[in-house]
Amino acid sequence: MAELKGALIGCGFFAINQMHAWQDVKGAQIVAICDRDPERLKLVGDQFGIERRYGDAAAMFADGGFDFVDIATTVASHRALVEMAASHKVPAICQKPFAKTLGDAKAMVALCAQAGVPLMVHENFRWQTPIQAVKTVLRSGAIGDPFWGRFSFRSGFDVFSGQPYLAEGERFIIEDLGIHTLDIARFILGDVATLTARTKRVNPAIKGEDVATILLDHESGATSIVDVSYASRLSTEPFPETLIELDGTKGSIRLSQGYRLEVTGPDGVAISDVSPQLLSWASRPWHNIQESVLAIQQHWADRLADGTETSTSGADNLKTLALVEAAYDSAASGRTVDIGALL
Ligand code: NAD
Ligand code: 89V
Repeated sequence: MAELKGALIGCGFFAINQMHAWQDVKGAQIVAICDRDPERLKLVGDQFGIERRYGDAAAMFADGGFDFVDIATTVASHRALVEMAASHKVPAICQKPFAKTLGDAKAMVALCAQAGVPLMVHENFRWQTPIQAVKTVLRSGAIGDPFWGRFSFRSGFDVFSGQPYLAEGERFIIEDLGIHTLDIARFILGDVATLTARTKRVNPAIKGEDVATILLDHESGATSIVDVSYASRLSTEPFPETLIELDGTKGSIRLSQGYRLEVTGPDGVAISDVSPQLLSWASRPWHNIQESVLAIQQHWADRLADGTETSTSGADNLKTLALVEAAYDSAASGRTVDIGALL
């Protein structure tokens, strides 16, 4: 089978991981890149040996010669770039947050569906090795039916030095990081019926909220808590680990700091190490995220080749984005939000 050719738009901070991962993906390669910042374009083009370089996405689409586009820009440009891809019938991956509003996201999904163009959101956290390990145990039935969960990401890591825009937006932790944690909660315990949230800003140097506590009522009847913080000073910095607690009718799962997985079931306790691999181009502590970038991009190449739907399709991501919107609405109003009414 011929190798899929891809084009990447947005050669910023995170795209470096995506470019490294594309070099390891079987069945796909990047043949063109685009960034409106000439310095970033040169840096990434030279580092990864890409000759076809564009300062303007419209010019790149007009030239064509690629089977998919990987949109790695920040959210402000996502709608226009996904629309451009749909109008050229080019399958698209789009970074999270998929869109500025749920209304924009619905329009982007509808347009790609009308054009018959596959669309995946680069929602990579559910692809992390430890998260996949939790899902595998749950699927095995080892703890019975889960009735309660906690998905927790608490850190004091300085994310602002690498991504300065995170300090500038009215919205911060739910939109940037909680979006991943909410997606993990959906991936593990299923879709959500209602949501209640509370937020705080602890760091006076940023504009948005850096702490959120969110209560989810899942359609299955399970209840879970998603708690996220970038204002937690801990003796051992856990960034970027998501910690999980699940209680089921026959046992429990605990994914704790240091990638330690403990499963308590009817036959006793099993403890395992579910650490991610340190890929050749990865660096700690980011290696967990970096490995998941390779996993999601390989998934995209495989699904594009066999013509089936991706795990984090645009349509699937609407349900995660609805939780983000609902969390901000609930924190502002103090009320519980009905998720079905948003979708
Ligand atoms: P960044 O600002 O470092 O990079 C974005 C790049 O896109 C810049 O070089 C900018 O010049 C370019 N760009 C913006 N609009 C453009 C356009 N219309 N045409 C061409 N180039 C354009 O941002 P970043 O930190 O790399 O984040 C990019 C996206 O990745 C964000 O949406 C962020 O939330 C997401 N992200 C995801 C993860 C993850 O684990 N999934 C981690 C970090 C960041
Ligand atoms: O994954 C992300 O979206 C990143 C970070 C882990 C720093 O929150 O922005």
